[in-house]
Amino acid sequence: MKEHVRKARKKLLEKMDKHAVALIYAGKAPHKSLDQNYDYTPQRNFFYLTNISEPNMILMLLKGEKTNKEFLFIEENTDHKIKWEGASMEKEDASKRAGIDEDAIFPLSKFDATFNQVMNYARSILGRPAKILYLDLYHPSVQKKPQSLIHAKTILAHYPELQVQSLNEHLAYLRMFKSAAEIKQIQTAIDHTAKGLNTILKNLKKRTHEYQLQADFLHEITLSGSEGHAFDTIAASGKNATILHYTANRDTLNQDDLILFDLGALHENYAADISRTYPLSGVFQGRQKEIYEAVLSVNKATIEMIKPGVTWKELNDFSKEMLAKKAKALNIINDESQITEVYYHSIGHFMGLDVHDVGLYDMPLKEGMVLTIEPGLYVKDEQIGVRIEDDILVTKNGYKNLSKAIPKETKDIEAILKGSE
Ligand SMILES: [Mn+2]
Repeated sequence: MKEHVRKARKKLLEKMDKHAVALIYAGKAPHKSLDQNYDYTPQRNFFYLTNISEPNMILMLLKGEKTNKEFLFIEENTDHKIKWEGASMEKEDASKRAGIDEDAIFPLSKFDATFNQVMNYARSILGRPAKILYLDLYHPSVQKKPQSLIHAKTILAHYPELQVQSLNEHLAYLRMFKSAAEIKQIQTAIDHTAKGLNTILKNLKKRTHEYQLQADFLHEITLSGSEGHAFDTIAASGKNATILHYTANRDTLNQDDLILFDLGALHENYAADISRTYPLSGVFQGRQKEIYEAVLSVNKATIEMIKPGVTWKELNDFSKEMLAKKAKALNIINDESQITEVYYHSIGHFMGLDVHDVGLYDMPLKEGMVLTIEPGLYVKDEQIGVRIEDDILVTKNGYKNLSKAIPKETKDIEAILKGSE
C-alpha cells in the first residue's frame, strides 16, 4: 500500500493548481456521552493518501512552481497518553506506512509554525505567494460543515488572501481507479464476506431470529480478521426485505419466508457489499423461486454488459427494463411502467474505501473501477423481497466478478442448506 499512496499523492499534486497548499485531515472520534467517544473512523481521503488509520493527523501537500513537498503532522506521545490510551503512531512507523520521509514528519504542535513559514517564505518554497488553500470539502448535509473547514477556520482568519478550493472532485476522480494493491484488499473483504455468508447458510435452519444470523456473520468475519462490518448488516426476512435499509433485525424467522442479507466485511478500510437471498425452509418454493430466478437473470445479464465504455445510464436502463418485463410476466405488475413500485433503487454504485464510494457517475466505465450490480424485486403483497448483489471489477476488455465464489444459483444454495441439516 505504501507505493499505492505515494502514487495517489503524486496524482493529486498533478491535478492541483500551482502555488497551493492542500490540507487533508485524519479527523477524530466524535464524542458520545460523558467520557466516552464513538469509535474512530479514518477519514477515507486521508487514508487514501497516507495508508494510516490514526486520528489527529494532518497531511500537507505543497504545489510549487517547479517542485512539490509533502509534510505529515502527527500526535505527540505523552506518558499519560501512553498509559491510558496506548501510544499513537511514531514517526518511524508513519514514515514506513505512508512513504513520507521521516524528516518531513512533525509533531502536531509544529503545524501552525510550519504553516506560517510556508506562507512567509512562499516565494522560495512555492515560487510565488501562496494563492490557494485546498481542503477536503465534502458536505455531509447542508447543516453539517465539513470537518476540514472547521479546522481551517483559524488559518483563513490569519490568511484571508487564500482562496479556498475543494479537493473533492479530484479525489473522487482518482479514487474511482483502483490500484492492484487496492483490488487485493477489496478481494480480501469479499472473501471474508463469502465465509460469513457460508456460516449463515450453515446455521440458517438452526436459528430462530434475524439477529442471530447477523451475529453469525459478525462472528465469522471477525474470526477471519476483518475489522468488522463495512456497513450495518441487513438480515431481513419476509416482508422486512421490502424495506431497503431494514437494519433492526429483531424479527422471528418464519419457515415460509425468504431472508435477504445485504452485508459486507471491512478489511484494512476497504469494503465488500454483497446481497444474497435464501429460503428459510431450505428450498425455494413456487413464487419465491419464480421471483428469485427473475432477479437472478437480471443480475447475470447486467453483469455480462460490463466493459469499458458502458455508462451507468445504460446499466440502469437495461436492468430496469428487464426487471419490468419479468415483473409483468409474473403478474407482479400490470404494466411495465409500474416497475418503480417494486424496484426502487438504482442498479449499483462504486465500491472501495467507502461502501457507496465516491466517483463520477456520468463517466463511462473504465478499467480499474469496482462497482456493485444489485437488481431486486420487492413484492410486499406476497411478503417477498429479493436482491442479488455482486462486486465487479472493470477489466481491459470486460469484467471480473470478484464475488463469483459466493453461491447464487438456487440449486447450489439448496444443496448447502440440505448439507447443513
Ligand atoms: Mn450495495
